[in-house]
Amino acid sequence: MNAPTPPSSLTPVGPRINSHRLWEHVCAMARIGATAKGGVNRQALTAEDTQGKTLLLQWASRRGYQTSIDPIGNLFIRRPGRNPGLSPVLTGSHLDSQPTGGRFDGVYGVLAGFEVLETLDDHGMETERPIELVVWMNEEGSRFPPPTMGSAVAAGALPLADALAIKDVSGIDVESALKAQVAELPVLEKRPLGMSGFAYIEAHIEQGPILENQACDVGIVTGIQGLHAYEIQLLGAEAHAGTTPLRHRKDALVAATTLIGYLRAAIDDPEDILRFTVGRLEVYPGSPNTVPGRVTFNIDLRHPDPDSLLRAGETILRLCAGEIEGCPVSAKVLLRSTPITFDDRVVATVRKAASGRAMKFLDIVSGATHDAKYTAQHIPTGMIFVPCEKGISHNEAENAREVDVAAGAQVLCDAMLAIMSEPL
Ligand code: HGY
Ligand code: MN
Ligand code: MN
Repeated sequence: MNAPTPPSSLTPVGPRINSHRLWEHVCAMARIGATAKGGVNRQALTAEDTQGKTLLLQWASRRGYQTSIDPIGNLFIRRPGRNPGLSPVLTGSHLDSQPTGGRFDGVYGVLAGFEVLETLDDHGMETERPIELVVWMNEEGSRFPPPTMGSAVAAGALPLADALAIKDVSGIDVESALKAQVAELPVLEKRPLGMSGFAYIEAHIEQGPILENQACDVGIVTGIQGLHAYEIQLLGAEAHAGTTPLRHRKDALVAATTLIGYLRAAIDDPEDILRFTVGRLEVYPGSPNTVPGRVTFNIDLRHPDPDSLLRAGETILRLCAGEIEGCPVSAKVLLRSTPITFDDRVVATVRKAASGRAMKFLDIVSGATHDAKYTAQHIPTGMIFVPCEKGISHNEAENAREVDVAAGAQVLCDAMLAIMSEPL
């Protein structure tokens, strides 16, 4: 762990953010899509997601910021700089949530970024470069897999047409859901697809227990582990539950459970570093008295080491082929992203901003994925983590303390200003 160094004259200590206003914004956003257990359900391109974006855009228009949207629905809120010709310093995250999501995952980074814009306004600070706050579309990938869809398309890692064609379980595709959302949002300037900027820094809750366990104020994120997303399908034959002997069945669900057992055993990692999750499984036709004729399930696979991830992915594709208990199996690769390391100059700027505020911090690799994975392919990128209670996330009990929320936003503000004044 890095010991805090006293603020040095070299570390520009920027304006103080307004932690009360930031917390108010977090609470206001948490009321949109609020669930009975204290979380949120604001899945991508739902009415709740649209309400959240509309609220943010209302706050932005009150400040006179320029707003725009790209063809995959990523939102951009721009605070002009002295020199409009310079590429902007970017920050951002996502407003969409998991179905049983928390009040901080993604939304914290959007609101911390918005707080930086408002803080600069309050202090009458004109920056050399423009600043853009990005709200990436469908980071969670819960309704429309894969995750980080909006940033992947903007980065050119996922073709726009492929993304627009992806359907949710009720058969609605991204294109029609996005059209419906845009029709509801305030009028936005259209902007082309693309990912460019001078630097990008994203604030996010850690979604793990390390910072809290080590009583750190912030985490200096040095990279993100790799992620593969697969869709597996087994085809059986619908049959009558009462009249069809078991030995005559092609039961896609029994075959799927057998296959998942094989996969779990085949990728077993004694060090428990590999992450293997089957989070969604659809049974067709889904009737209690009809033998399932088709099962589709998703695999989320992660590892910080690229070779280990590739080996596990190859094992999955090898096993998800041919037939299982008479049911043909097919596999589709939805996403393959390798582990990434952030730009060490941006990481150093974030670290300096944290030490400039005499904060306790440590370097950390992100187990969760983030849109910063894709910005890092085109823009010098870094991230700031803040602790969350017991590391709980993707759960309605997700929680963070106001003091930590404020600390992360303060480091974000200082780091963004430092990057402007001490070019990379
Ligand atoms: O899945 C993830 O890691 C992110 O929280 N969506
Ligand atoms: Mn997130
Ligand atoms: Mn998430």
